[in-house]
Amino acid sequence: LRYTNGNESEVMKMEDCIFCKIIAGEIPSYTVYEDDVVKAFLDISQNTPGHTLVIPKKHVKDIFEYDEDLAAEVFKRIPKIARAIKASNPDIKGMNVMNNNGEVAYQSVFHSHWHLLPRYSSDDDFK
Ligand code: DGP
Repeated sequence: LRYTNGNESEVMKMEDCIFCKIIAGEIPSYTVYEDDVVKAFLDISQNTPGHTLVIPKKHVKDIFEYDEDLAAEVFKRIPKIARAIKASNPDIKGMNVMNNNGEVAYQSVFHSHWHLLPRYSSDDDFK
């Protein structure tokens, strides 16, 4: 199944991929940032307040499926999304950026995603 994302560029949508459904608006999400290449939205688990996922709109399963262009386009957006999240709350003092690849590495959704986990001075597991 293919669909157009509104900017005339076509991206592959995988059936039964929850993140493709989020991109298509078939599953609701709280959007943090969106353009023609990526979508950033709040992670349902909110491991820390503001926990955000950045995903490529093109369905790639994991880091092993990125070509150089997609990697560059996705990675160049992450710092500005991180800065925007940090700017949203003065209590955010740092951020973990994480990416799991493969079941053995605790990946549970097989549409590549980058976790942005705001960290707070009140976090007591990071002393
Ligand atoms: P990982 O374990 O690295 O594959 O992380 C998958 C994350 O996806 C996990 O933190 C929870 C999140 N997640 C799963 N389903 C949904 C959903 O339907 N909506 C949102 N916003 N997040 C989801």
